[in-house]
Amino acid sequence: MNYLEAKKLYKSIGVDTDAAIEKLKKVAVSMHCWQGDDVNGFDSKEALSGGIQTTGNYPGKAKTPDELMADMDKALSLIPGKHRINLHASYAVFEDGEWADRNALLPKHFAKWVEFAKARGLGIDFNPTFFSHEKAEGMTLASADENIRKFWVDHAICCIRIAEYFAGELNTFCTLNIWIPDGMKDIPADRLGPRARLKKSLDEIFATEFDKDKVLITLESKVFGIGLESYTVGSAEFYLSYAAKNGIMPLMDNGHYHPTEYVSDKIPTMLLFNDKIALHITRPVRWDSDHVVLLDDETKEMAKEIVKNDALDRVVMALDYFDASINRISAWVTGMRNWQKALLGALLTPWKEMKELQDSGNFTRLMVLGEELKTYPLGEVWNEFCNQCGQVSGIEWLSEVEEYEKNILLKRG
Ligand code: RNT
Ligand code: ZN
Repeated sequence: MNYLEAKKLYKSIGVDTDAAIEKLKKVAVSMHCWQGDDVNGFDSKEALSGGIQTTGNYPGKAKTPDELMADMDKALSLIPGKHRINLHASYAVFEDGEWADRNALLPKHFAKWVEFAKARGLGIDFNPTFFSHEKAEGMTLASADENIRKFWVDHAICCIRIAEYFAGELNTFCTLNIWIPDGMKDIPADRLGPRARLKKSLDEIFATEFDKDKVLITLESKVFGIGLESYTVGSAEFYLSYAAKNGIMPLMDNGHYHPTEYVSDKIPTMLLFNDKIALHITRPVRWDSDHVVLLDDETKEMAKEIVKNDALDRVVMALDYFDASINRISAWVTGMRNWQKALLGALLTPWKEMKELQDSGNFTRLMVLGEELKTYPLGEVWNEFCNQCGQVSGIEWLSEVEEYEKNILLKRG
């Protein structure tokens, strides 16, 4: 089957494939820099902490800003469409032996990233880094130690200034996502105290003036982390309540819920109560393992909830995973392409008709149509989308990654 035949088939069920392709071209997804170096960053020699973990020892990981930028470039060159990049504060680029602690980071420490993004027409999203630091051995924004708590409040405020700098330089908004690892391995004596301190820290951070159209702050909740199994200060209820009360955007990471909970089911609710919401798209395997995003059922289901509710411009989408056991560039490309494929599948679905079938109680036709669609020629439309974006479809891109691995990655010391 070719594209024209596929187009005809979709047309017979009321779906316009050309319109779907045009819509997908406009979707920018934020590609996370931290897949490229196993969440190491450049600002300290501290091991990764915060209850998150990379596993694997695949050769060729980026160890310098130049290497990371080259690898991201390679990945972006193999992903159809125009996207954004997502940085952590720990990826500051210090020059001439200079170094600044997290509470003293300045826009100039990210000038290299702005240069990189400008040259490629990319937007930048940003994250304060509340882990992999000596002052993050216990709690951070919820710390009972005033000096430590203050240190991290100052860090967040530095990051707001840097986010403003990104937005100003690149002429597009900057999402600033706050995630803290604060929690406890064992049963807490006091669950309220740390949450009250987190609330106070957030109030202090948000007392800073900033342009809310340019810097979109998001709050990311979690259920537990490794070594922090019994208690998480920034739970779902905590951030949902804080976000709702203060007009801040909530962020859902689909690895941050109990395994029988689905973010796809949460998306429509959140759309009812928020102008905009944000996502970290990942793949949890039994825990928040951050495997590469596949074209699996829940990924497709999340994409459907965005598309069928006409919310492509109300959901800020970022990838968040880190697999160190495979070629890291292939991890980026696979995840980005899969999320786009999931969106395309959702765009090729006759939602109006299917919603009507649900409302009129015709569950038989609804089920059969849904099942038939599973074998419709999504691949042909995907190939056409890739062609129109000047990209190869299929796995031809992998040969380029393999070449790059042989010539560049394996030669790294
Ligand atoms: C951790 C959160 C968080 C991090 C990144 C590195 O569980 O998902 O978003 O993965 O900030
Ligand atoms: Zn996340």
